[in-house]
Amino acid sequence: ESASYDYDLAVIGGGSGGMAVAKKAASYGKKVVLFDFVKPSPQGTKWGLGGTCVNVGCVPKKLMHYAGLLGAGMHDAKAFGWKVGNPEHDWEAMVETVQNHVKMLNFRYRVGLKSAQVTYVNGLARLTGPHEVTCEKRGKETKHTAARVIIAVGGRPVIPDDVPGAREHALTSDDLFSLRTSPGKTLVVGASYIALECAGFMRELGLDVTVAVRSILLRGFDQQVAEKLGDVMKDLGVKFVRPAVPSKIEKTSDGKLEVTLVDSKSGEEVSKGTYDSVFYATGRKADTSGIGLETAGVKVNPNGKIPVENEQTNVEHIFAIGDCTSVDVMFHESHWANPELTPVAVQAGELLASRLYARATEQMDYSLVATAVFTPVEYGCCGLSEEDAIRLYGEDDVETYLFGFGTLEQSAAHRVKHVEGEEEDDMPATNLSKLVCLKSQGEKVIGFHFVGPNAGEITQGFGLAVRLGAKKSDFNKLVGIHPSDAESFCAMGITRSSGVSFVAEG
Ligand code: FAD
Ligand code: NA7
Repeated sequence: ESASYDYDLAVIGGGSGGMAVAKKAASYGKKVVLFDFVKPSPQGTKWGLGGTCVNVGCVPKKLMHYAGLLGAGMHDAKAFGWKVGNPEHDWEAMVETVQNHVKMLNFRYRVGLKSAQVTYVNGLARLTGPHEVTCEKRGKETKHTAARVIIAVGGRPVIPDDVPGAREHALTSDDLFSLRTSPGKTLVVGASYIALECAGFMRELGLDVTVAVRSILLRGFDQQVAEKLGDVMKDLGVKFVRPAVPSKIEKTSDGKLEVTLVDSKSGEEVSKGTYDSVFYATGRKADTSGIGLETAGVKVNPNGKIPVENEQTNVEHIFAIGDCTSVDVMFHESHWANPELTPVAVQAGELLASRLYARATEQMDYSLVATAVFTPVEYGCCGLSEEDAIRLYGEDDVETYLFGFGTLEQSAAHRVKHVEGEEEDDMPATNLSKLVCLKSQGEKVIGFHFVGPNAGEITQGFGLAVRLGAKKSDFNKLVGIHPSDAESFCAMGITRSSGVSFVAEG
């Protein structure tokens, strides 16, 4: 089909989406080139092939979360008879383990592209014509033509430019996971899932952690759950300043960072504190500037995202997938943004390649994507938050079932709170199971929420039930696996409207 071009397909960006689409297209016998290049972070951090997820996202994040869980687990271990002494955490050893694993994955991806017969070019690519990609590496430029182009450049963290010292001194998720020495006493700015996950594991690893929250926790997620996660983190000793944003960050003569926090509403100063590190997680921006979209006539939104319909841009032969795209997702008669998650980018890419090169017709469904937040106590959800359900259907049509409880093993071990200056006492029951149901559709479950250990694993399974349209009565018929946390979803009896306490005794 494309004898006049060097390649059938050029993919710009070798992250979750780009790698998946390139390999899938090659599996259909297409000639594919993939460009990937990592621009160093403002702090100078660089990494290898595979994009955000493998290098500075999901993978190192989950491993550090696991490192944190091991600390809590060691407390339980003592109660169950293990002689573990007084464990201390060594940040450098953890980073070495994490980075060794990441490097192994980088290598595996490189081999994977080779065996899939995808041509991999390590260089910064941009469109220099509708079918032409120019790639720059160490000042040398090469030109490549392709019948089709897929843009999968992902996003990068943004640090606001109106806070003096922030851009100069702050770390982001691009830096944290490969930091060779412990960040020490840390101020986290932002309250997104990335902010709370990182604050959570840093605290679990024993660091002094403060979070400056501009407004709410976990915008976009169920707010009852968000507040619960915040409470648990407080019990673990994370300090929250709220509502607050930094107004300036200054380096002191001994190399520390002095941060002035102001009330985000009134602008009045609330505190001045000195930290070893300031970590910003105030959102991400699609990495689409300077890639020649205008040269090829590709439309881009003011926020940098590329609007797509079925992954196609406004230019017929140019497509885009993953975090750099804006998809108008219609779900429950309402418009939503596409979730920025690895499996979403992968699936969108694989389905696209099958449609382009194997006559498949299946489109990507961006709705009802299950997701998990890996805070010290984990959270998984699929579908609507309680407030979104009420916003869409009205309070009268929504019933919520709730059950709060503790995990058997942790209750037996008497896990303790460790807030500084307070006496240690038992951690309150941290788990919460929650089903948001639509009354007018026979109590169809439109929101599944679980707070507790292994939330990712549990939510992945139940996500299928939600996708298949399960009703509350189906959950009632389900026989539990005992003893487990997930069995809490079978036959939940307490409704929000009853006003009865939903927290289990003891
Ligand atoms: P990316 O993976 O970002 O890949 C884009 C690639 O393109 C990068 O390698 C980039 O360097 C390269 N590139 C950019 N411009 C150019 C250019 N001009 N030329 C050549 N190459 C270029 N998702 C989950 O599902 N679960 C999680 O637990 C999770 N945790 C996360 C934690 C953190 C801290 C972060 C930051 C993200 C997390 N995510 C998680 C989100 C997930 O990482 C992204 O959704 C996913 O990586 C998006 O894939 P992508 O292919 O769109 O882009
Ligand atoms: P999000 O989800 O966009 O969240 C950004 C967070 O940072 C949020 O808590 C914001 O508070 C806060 N924020 C934003 N700007 C500022 C400034 N200037 N100062 C202080 N705090 C600020 O970002 P993520 O990077 O975690 O996630 C990126 C995407 O990945 C996200 O869209 C998910 O779908 C997946 P706010 O609530 O707005 O007051």
